[in-house]
Amino acid sequence: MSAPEAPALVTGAAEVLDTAQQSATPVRTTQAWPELSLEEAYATQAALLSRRRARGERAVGLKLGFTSEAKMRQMGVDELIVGRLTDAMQVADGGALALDALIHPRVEPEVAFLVGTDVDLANPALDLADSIVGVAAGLEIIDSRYDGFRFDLPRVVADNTSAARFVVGPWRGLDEVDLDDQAVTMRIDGEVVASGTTAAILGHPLRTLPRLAALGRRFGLQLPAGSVVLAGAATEAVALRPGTVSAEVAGLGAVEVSVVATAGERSKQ
Ligand code: 0L1
Ligand code: MG
Repeated sequence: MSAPEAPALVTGAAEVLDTAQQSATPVRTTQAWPELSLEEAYATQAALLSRRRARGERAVGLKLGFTSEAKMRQMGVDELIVGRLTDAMQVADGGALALDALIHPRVEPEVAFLVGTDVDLANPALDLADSIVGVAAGLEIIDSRYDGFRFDLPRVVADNTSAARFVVGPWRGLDEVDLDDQAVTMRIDGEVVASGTTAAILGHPLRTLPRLAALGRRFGLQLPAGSVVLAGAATEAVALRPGTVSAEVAGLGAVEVSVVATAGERSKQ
């Protein structure tokens, strides 16, 4: 049986947001559709993923957003959200990322988890931590498709939680590391641009997992073996600019990406 067709509001919103992302041109927050419920917003996200899949992209994980007070304050919201990651969004650790494909990107230091087994998020008794086989320092590049990063909660959810790129450092075993209140430092060309602690991520990064499971259950998300989970930022996001951007999580490791102005410049590296 084929999946039921999405309502026109949802497909219309997905088309506008997908075009904005592909053309690196922001849309006005109020453009094209009036109000979305949270359910319609997550359906829009699913429609965006279908459009990416039709272009050959593969779903590789999920990201949580607004897991820290700093981020909630920065963006004026008060609820956790979840978005989808694809292989086209992933940049290799130490790899290069071009700014010209993005609108007004910001970067934030994150903790990433690796899921080792197929997870049934619909299972209310699930303990997602049991399926985690790796943890790493990460960088998330967010790039709202809305003019000036102006949105409300349903609109940012519809926009796949501003997900644009992500980078994950070397995986470590969960039992090898202590994630409790570890210093997190983000640098651009060696200059510290943001610092915080893993405690900023809901008190402890592992506390995000039951919240992710609950959101996944509510909105019908999938988490197969091999998925990456970005647990959220430990600091506010910082405007991305050319240079070497790194994040270091004490006791866990580091990750870096080389940011260049144009894709032409990237291919010369
Ligand atoms: O924490 C997050 O990754 C949320 C990103 C969505 C909001 C934003 O664009 O800042
Ligand atoms: Mg984030």
